[in-house]
Amino acid sequence: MDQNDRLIKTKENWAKARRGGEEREVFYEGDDRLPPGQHLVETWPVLDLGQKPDIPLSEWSLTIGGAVTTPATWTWGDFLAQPQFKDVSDFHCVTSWSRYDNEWEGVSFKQLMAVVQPLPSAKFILFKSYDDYTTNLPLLACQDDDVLLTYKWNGRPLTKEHGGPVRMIIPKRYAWKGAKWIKEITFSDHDEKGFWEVRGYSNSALPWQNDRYG
Ligand SMILES: Nc1nc2c(c(=O)[nH]1)N[C@H]1C(S)=C(S)[C@@H](COP(=O)(O)O)O[C@H]1N2
Ligand SMILES: [Mo]
Repeated sequence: MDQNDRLIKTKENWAKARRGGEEREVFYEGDDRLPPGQHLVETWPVLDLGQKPDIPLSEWSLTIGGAVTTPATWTWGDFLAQPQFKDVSDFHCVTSWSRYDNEWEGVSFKQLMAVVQPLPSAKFILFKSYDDYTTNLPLLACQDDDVLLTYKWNGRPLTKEHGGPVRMIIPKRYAWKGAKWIKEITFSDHDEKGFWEVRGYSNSALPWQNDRYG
């Protein structure tokens, strides 16, 4: 099946499932691209703690530190001066919606690591945002080729409601692992749980394993 066939098949299944009132089950059975318990949406819902910080580009900065050789603080200009990276991936929210084929553009996490050079002791990362949101991941999860700091979605600047100026995207984890309005990235030798992780959500957050709660 190519991607278009998949999407058509998916829509048919969704329509069928809705009629039968069993959206999730039927939907998943018919589509090998949807993780268990997820359904497809074509809009892009907004989810956050409710406080959407307004950060003018002139005041935006990203501080990268902790267990690294070369800590850095990037201004907007510094961020744009990095080699630019584009990737298309699917977005899976733990509240059960998935959105296919999002084109992200920004700086790859690999590039960020090449700049700051994590120490061998660095095994975990804590992300902090301008709304004081936090989330955590193992360093390994962020080394994938599809992980990036994005400032564009489908060719347009990332809107404030979706985390602009810049947010994290980690396609292989549920969306709460991707900090909107990113402000600080701290490498560490120990794991520190973030906002949802201390409130009972899974520390690993793997959509394909239906790994939602800790
Ligand atoms: N800074 C910040 N990042 C955040 C959140 C938040 O409240 N604050 N919510 C997370 C959650 S729970 C989800 S599902 C996704 C939603 O991203 P979206 O609003 O762009 O769909 O952002 C994640 N990143
Ligand atoms: Mo979420």
